Parts: sequence; structure tokens; C-alpha cells
Amino acid sequence: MKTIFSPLHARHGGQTELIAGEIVPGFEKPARAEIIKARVIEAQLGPILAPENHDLAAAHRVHATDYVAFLPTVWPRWSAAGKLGSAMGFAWPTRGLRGDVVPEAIEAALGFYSFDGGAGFVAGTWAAVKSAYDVALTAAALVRDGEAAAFGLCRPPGHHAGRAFMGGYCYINNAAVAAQWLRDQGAARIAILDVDYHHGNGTQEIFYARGDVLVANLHADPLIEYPFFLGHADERGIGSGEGANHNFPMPFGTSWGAWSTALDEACVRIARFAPDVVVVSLGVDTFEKDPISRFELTSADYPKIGARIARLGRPTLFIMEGGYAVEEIGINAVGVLTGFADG
Ligand code: FKS
Ligand code: ZN
Repeated sequence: MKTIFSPLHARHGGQTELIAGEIVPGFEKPARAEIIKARVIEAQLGPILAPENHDLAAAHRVHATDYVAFLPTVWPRWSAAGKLGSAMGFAWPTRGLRGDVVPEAIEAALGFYSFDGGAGFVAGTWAAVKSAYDVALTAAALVRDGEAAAFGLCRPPGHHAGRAFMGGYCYINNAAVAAQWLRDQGAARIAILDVDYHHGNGTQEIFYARGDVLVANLHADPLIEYPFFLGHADERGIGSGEGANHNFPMPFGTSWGAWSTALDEACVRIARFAPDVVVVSLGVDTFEKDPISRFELTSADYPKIGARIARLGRPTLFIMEGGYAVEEIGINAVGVLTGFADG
């Protein structure tokens, strides 16, 4: 399996986040992608290739025009306003406030285009976000051209980013961009299987009214876990998308037994949908030692995930999402891929 990787991801680094009232170094850090890349080499998964440069047309297919235009302007505007730390919003247009007027002040515009303060910008953030977009599209092109599978080693991740908002370490929804691009390249049906610990609220929102893109999400119950405001089992899609959204919320402490039962059920529904391509939002923050998550998967479980996905027998595009146990992130993420390749 080929991996697409860009060193530009590392331009997004040193950002901070707010956890339990304290400003801490971001968990979503450059070492994550570097360690996965090193493991791809060590495990001899296959060649590592640089992405091709793409214009933003494919981003406009899933994101709002004004939102896409906003992203590259954030850091220049923030630093021009004399602000020094990570750029992020701190006021959001919730119920009862105007959600239709974009404020002029950059910190307010950031709030307008976010659902939380979890997607901060530093000077190199846009360059990294754009590189992850290029990585996803270049990996998608390999699958379009007939590869059985490809790995887009995207960083930053994407599945919390919606049509017009960032959040949860995510800016552009790499998996959604790739899925829509594959549709535009002639695929009739795409299934997105999101195995990250957190619900992929952005992906769900983008495709919620669509019958041509099935979205299946395995995640911690939003009643008790981030992103909290989406991901319940009764969210099944609307209009022609009715029945094409599948959520599998699970309690803290979930380990392979219950998790794999949900994976099986998601795969049965995907097989019934008969997609031309399966896009996997690959998060490995389901790991027992993940510092911000509360599932109990072990390193031995990840190859079994890959093997189950391989049984679908469909061209498969893996897009990297979360995973914060940096020491084991390479073993776990690449474990899924070798499990797929051997499966
Ligand atoms: C609450 C802290 C919430 C935000 C967690 C973001 C998770 C991101 C992710 C992604 F794949 F996008 F990277 N922190 N105590 O893992 O879903
Ligand atoms: Zn996650």
C-alpha cells in the first residue's frame, strides 16, 4: 500500500489548547505524523510519496466558499492585530445570537467559523492544512487509478470540520473532500467508515442529506464525550440521505468485544450499500493508553480492524484522523493497514 505524506504538516506545531481551565501544549502535535511515517518504513508497508499540489476546487465542493477563503487569512489577520499566541475564538454564535453576520474582528470571525476553541492557528497552520488536503486528494487519485488501497497520512485531521466551521483540531475535512472528489471522478457511491474515538460530526453534517455517501461512525457516546452535540444513534440522515447515516455510540471502557460487534454491524450495512470506494477515517485514539480517550482497544486489535475492512473487498482509502498515545501511534495506525493488506 502506498502512503502519501508531506513534511509541511510540521509547520502546524507549538499551538496550545484549553483543557480543564488550563492552557496546555496541543495533544495534536507533529511527532504524531512523524512516528506513523517512521513505522510505515519500519513495517515495509510500501512506498511513501509526496502529494501533488491541488487547487481549492475540491474543498469548495464540501465547504462554504467564505469559510474556505477565511482559512488562509486567519494568521495574517491575527498577527497584524498584534496578537501573539494561538489564534482561536472565544465567543460563538449559539442559540439566541446572530449567526448570519460575520464580525470584522478576527477573534470574533474565528468564533463565527468554529464550534469550539480546539482548532488554534499558528503561523504555519494554513500551510499544513493545505498539505493535508493535498495528501488526501493525492491518495484518493491512487484509488481512482486502480490501487486496492492507499493511505493519506493527513495532519492536521479533518473529521470535526463541517461545511462552514472548524473545531477539535480540524480545519478542512480531508475525508469528506476525498469522498466528494471520488464521486466527482465518477464513483456512484462512497461509504465513509469513521473509527476514530470521537464522533465525526463534520463528516456527518456534510453528507447528512445525501443518499450517495453513506457515513458510519463508531465513537464514544456524545452524552459523555466530545464533541457532545452530535453523534446519537437516532441521527439517521434526512431527505434522500435518510437511512444513510449510522451512529454507534459506546460507553467509556468499551473494549474489543463490544467495539468489534459495532464494527461488524457497520460493515454489514456498508456491504449492503455496495460502495465503489470505502473511505476510512482512521483514528487510533480508541487505544487503552490514549491520554484523552476512554476506550480500551489494545495494539493487537488494530490489525483485526484492518482485516475486517479488507473483507468488504472494496477499494479503500485510509485517511488519518486522531490518536494521541504518541509512543504507540505508529504501531497502532500501521497495524490497521498491515492487517488490511494481510487480510
Ligand atoms: C475535552 C477535550 C476535548 C478535543 C478532542 C479533539 C479530538 C480530535 C480527533 C481528531 F481525529 F479530529 F483528531 N478535546 N476534555 O481525535 O477526533
Ligand atoms: Zn478522535
